[in-house]
Amino acid sequence: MKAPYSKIVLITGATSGIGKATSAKFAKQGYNLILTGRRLSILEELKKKYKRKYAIKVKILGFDVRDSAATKKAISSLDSHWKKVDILINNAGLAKGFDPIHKGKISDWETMIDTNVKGLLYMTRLISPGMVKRCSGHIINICSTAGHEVYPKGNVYCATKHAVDALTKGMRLDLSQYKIKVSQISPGAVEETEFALNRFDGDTEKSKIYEDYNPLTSRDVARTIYFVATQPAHVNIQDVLMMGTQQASSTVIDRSGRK
Ligand code: NDP
Ligand code: 8X3
Repeated sequence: MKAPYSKIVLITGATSGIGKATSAKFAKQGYNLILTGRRLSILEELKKKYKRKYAIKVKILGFDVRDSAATKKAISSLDSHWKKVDILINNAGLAKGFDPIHKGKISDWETMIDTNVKGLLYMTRLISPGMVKRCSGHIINICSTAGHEVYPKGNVYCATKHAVDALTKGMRLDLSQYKIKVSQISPGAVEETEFALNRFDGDTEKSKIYEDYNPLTSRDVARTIYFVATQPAHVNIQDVLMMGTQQASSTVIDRSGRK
């Protein structure tokens, strides 16, 4: 099915995991895409693939969301047509480290705070004024179960996702009067991502955390984001808290095998 008209969807962190799966879902439905991330070569491959397969328009922007000036420069490079973003998906984010608070690495904390909180804010500050001017738009923040509950050794990652939860609520309070929807998706563990590999600094053994149960897949989350983004104009889904069936909470997971 084609989108009713060529809406523009901007996805941060489209090179991998949830962002990449979401880009595939929207591309298939005929939306025009602005895909961002630091790995430009992956973005180039996706652009080529989607343009060929779905005849949509795709812009790619390689930049680091932690760098406010680089983020501003990238968004400023869009022409007036592409600046009219209909749906902003603030997805870029990560966990770094899994340590008790007294052993945490300051550099890990800074990376998480700068990416998950400040990067999301930079993007929102650049894109939301156009939405306000047009009295239309939808911002979808990728939060986490970690934005709703705190687990041992999750300290700073959970704090950044609690900040995302507060920002989603704050953005909605400020923007609903302009007919702008603000939503968030809060998934539990999600495979088909580089999340665990990043958290454990590329340690492939430690990153094997999904082998004894079925977590969500990146496509499950992409499908949910698409559902949230395609509700009628008068409906705004504020938050979707979702986990794999074998996961009851951040700490209660049935690890008796994949079912
Ligand atoms: P991935 O590591 O697979 O993807 C993360 C994406 O974020 C990549 O595309 C990466 O692109 C981008 N990114 C990271 N840092 C930066 C940066 N400094 N500047 C620009 N882009 C950046 O992980 P997920 O798909 O799992 O993560 C996506 C979101 O989902 C995150 O916000 C995460 O916290 C959240 N989440 C993940 C869950 C999980 O279990 N996997 C569960 C709940 C929420 P590049 O490296 O090319 O820059
Ligand atoms: C990712 C889910 O449980 O690793 O946000 O924090 S968890």
